[in-house]
Amino acid sequence: MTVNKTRAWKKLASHYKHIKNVEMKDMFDADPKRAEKLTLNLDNIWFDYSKNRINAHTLKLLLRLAEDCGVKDKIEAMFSGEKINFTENRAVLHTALRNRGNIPVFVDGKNVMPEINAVLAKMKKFAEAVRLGKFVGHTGKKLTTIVNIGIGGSDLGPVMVTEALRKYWAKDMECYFISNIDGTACAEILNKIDPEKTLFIVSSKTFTTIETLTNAKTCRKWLVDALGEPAVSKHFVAISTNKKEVEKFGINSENMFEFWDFVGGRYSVWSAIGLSIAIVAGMDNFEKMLDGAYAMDKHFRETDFAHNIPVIMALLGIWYNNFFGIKRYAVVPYDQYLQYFPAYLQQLDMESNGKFVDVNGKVVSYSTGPVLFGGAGTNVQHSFFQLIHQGTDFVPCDFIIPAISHNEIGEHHEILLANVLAQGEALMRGKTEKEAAAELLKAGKSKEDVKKLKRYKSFSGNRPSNTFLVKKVDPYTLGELIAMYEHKVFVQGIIWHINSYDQMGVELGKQLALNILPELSGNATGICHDSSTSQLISTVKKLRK
Ligand code: G6Q
Repeated sequence: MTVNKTRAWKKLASHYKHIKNVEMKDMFDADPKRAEKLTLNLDNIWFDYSKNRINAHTLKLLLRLAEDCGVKDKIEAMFSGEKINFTENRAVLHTALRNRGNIPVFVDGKNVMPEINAVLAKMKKFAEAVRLGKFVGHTGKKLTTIVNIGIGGSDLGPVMVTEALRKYWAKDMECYFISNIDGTACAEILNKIDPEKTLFIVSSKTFTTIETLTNAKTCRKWLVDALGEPAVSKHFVAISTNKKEVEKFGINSENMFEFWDFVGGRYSVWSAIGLSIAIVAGMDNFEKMLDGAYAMDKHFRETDFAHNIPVIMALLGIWYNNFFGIKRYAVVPYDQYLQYFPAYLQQLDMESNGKFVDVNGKVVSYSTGPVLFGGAGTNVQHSFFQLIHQGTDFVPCDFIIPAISHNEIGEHHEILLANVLAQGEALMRGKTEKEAAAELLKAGKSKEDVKKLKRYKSFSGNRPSNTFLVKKVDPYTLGELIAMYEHKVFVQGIIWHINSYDQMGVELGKQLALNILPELSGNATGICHDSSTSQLISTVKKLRK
């Protein structure tokens, strides 16, 4: 039975008709304990979901939906290594990478933990050797510039986490990322670094991705031109599942860090793909991040759904997406170091749940993954928040707030905190025309102006937001936050009956470009395109002559 035919779904649909007209501010006024009742806590994370358009009955029905969809069994299936990524016949075991309890996890009858632990030990040894200047460059200089070459899942995690943990970096280290095939990405970084002090980490699960291999070849040539061929073994390491291709590229297997098919690209930051993090921020901090993720895994696996943070997050997302018809969602961390977190989550969420075919091969008759966007506050208050406050539809928001900043300077952090708390409150309460008029009068506007302006200055309110208050964004908390969103995405995928772990859409992009490339660079002709594509190809060729 498809999810929208279940009893719980139908009950939610009829309950929606009642609740859509209920104001959150009235529910707050009626129940002084609303915030207390609708807040969950794990370690140093407080998840306040009281500013949502829900009451106790909504929650009851949403929790029933989770039960009816077999969420509990699916969670167990994932953790225990069942091949839930059925289109690729793979287990989904990013959780095994941070299985700090070291409980055996079996794939095809083999415990994967010894291999995982061996790679972690190899990472630790290597990261420490680089940091201590024991593994040095070809000319004997310490390697203090780390350049990760990768794209998508082999880039976004390291980019986001290294930035989030910038405060933990070794003082003499710098770290760059080359992902885009645009030559500018390579050129701008190669222009400012010193080959004698640079370590390139080529990160690619498949080791066949054209962007990464092209960038890696360019960087290899740059290094060989400067230091000669023998320097490669001291300046290049690879992270991949594909030993054969790594060796073909010219990196020997001693300098290769392995990961496995049961780790999806966008879930791979916990694997050796995190090597750049371990080098610049230290393996101890990388391990603390794994510890945090493990704590969230245990919470997710062991806590009843009514108190389970990722499950409640997922259900709220379903509530807005499928009953209110709101197909977008914003994540706004009020922490400059988390500036890339929304971009990271964008891939995690949209690549996992942007699917229109269900697990039975049928086209779904309800909407699945929403569009996720975001950016760091307060900056985004001065850009897209206009639409969030006064656009025609609401946009559910996640606000992430650290109580303590890594840089407590003067009043900066209090001002930042005041801003985010005010946003949540304003979105929830809104401002009536009457209130707007009173404000305008107080500001000395004429009666005529008040009449003219009060509607423009009013806010409908009743716009939902979640608040994640954390003590401080340290490596442990960061690990918890990432794992929390991973599990949210997973639960939504279960309810929507889709496979959250393949990415056929991304693969289409990889294929299509390969078809057009020979036409652009050589004389290949005769390939049939639509008239727009053909015209664009011939104009590009003319312009590049
Ligand atoms: C992630 C996707 C995708 C992938 C990149 C890079 O889940 O599969 O973003 O990470 O396409 O792939 P490689 O790591 O194989 O180069």
